[in-house]
Amino acid sequence: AKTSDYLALDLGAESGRGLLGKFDGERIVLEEVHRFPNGPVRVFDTLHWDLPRLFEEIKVALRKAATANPGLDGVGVDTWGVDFGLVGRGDTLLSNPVHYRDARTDGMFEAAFRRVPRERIYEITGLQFLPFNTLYQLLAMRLSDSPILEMAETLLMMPDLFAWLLTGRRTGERTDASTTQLLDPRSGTWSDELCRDLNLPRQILPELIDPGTVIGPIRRPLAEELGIPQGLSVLAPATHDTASAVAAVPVVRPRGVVDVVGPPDWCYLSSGTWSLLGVEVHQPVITADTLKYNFTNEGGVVGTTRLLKNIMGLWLVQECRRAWARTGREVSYEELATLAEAARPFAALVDPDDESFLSPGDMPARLAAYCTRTGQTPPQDEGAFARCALESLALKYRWTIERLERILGTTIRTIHVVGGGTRNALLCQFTADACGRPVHAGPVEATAVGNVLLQAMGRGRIGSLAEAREIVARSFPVIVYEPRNTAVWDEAAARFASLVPA
Ligand code: LFR
Repeated sequence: AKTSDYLALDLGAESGRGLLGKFDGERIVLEEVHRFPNGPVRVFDTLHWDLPRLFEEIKVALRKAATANPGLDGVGVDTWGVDFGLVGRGDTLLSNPVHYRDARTDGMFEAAFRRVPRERIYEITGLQFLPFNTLYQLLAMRLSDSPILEMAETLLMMPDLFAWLLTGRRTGERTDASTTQLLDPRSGTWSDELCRDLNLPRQILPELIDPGTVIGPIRRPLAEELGIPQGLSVLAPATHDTASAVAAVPVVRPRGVVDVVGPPDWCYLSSGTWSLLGVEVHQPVITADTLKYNFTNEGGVVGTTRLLKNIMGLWLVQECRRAWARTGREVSYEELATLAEAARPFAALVDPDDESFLSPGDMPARLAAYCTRTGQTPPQDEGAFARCALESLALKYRWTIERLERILGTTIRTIHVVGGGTRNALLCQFTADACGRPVHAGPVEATAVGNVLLQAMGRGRIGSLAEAREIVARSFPVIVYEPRNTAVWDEAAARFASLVPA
């Protein structure tokens, strides 16, 4: 049978990839066509993304995919959230986008809360307070009198920016727009009130579109440059990578069971540079407790809400490896896993979300400083650092699930781990052990799978989210990790709780 084929362009903070998804009505087969590194570039004192480089890599993926597969039914781009580019008169790109880990947002919480109380920002947006949210990046530009903010006609979030470069059309896809902290999730519109009170240019915020929307054909000159067929369509997947990943969680409900009554008994953990842990709900949950524990309400697909929390994730380990590499010690992930497994359990624990870990730099030194500050002996070698990071992540997952259960009055029975972090078997096992719940791990490329699913839904090939998830369950293997040693983890959890600010 003829398959429908889609190119998913999935850009993460560490790497990007182009994956071809072939859908035969029953299953999806993924084929990697291109993979490339990504990372920050410091220019003067500012961390940027290398947009021209990334666009060039996207072109390579596009050329390869469209050459091998002239009948491609769509192309969709997803990326990390919050970052954006500004477009001026005559389709002028006004600068390279700034990286969310840049220091320009230092002090912006205070600056924002002087103008609009923290509680009011949360009431309007339901979004967790992360210092790098688009809101604080724009406020930093405003307060430093940015010349390009004055010139901007349109703000385009990263995936929308690539869609614009491909098609010439300026759009704002909703799931990624929801990461800005400028969107009201109840009305589904940009917040006029926040823009006004923070003196941010409301008029540059783009028109919003839903995941699955056809944005337009690849620009003629670009198709010619690449030697690919004219008329190939760019579709918006769930352009926020986490939204695509959540759409691809292989949870299967018994036939006839409709999920709208009551909160779910499963949670997802999208595991990569970040760990995004949460549940899918049908309405935003904006309460005193979600504010207190800093849960976010981001936009999901088909009108769902992603009630979740950002946890620092494998960034802790990635950044350790970079620090070791700088001193000439290259440690592979496999080696590190072996060393971590052999290291002493629970020797030192950290709150992964301590703000000192957010920016790039010497991670081992910062982990060690945290341990000293909290009266613990710092890790002494690579294995001990990795063990400390992985155990601490698993314990933060437990902490988060416990709070989610309390907020929703539900019991979470299963943890679905998706994304690159599923390759880390030790972390998967720690997660099952720490949380006392089975972990279902897979698919690895959940984000690209979700990207393909949303394109296929946009093309009318898949009718519902439930159907989409059944397709994922049929298409990709899932590894189950059962909880072990739960008593020692209970003890560790008590110790850990004292480290997390109340
Ligand atoms: C994951 C992610 C998170 C977002 C962070 C920064 O890749 O998109 O959801 O909070 O990156 O944008």
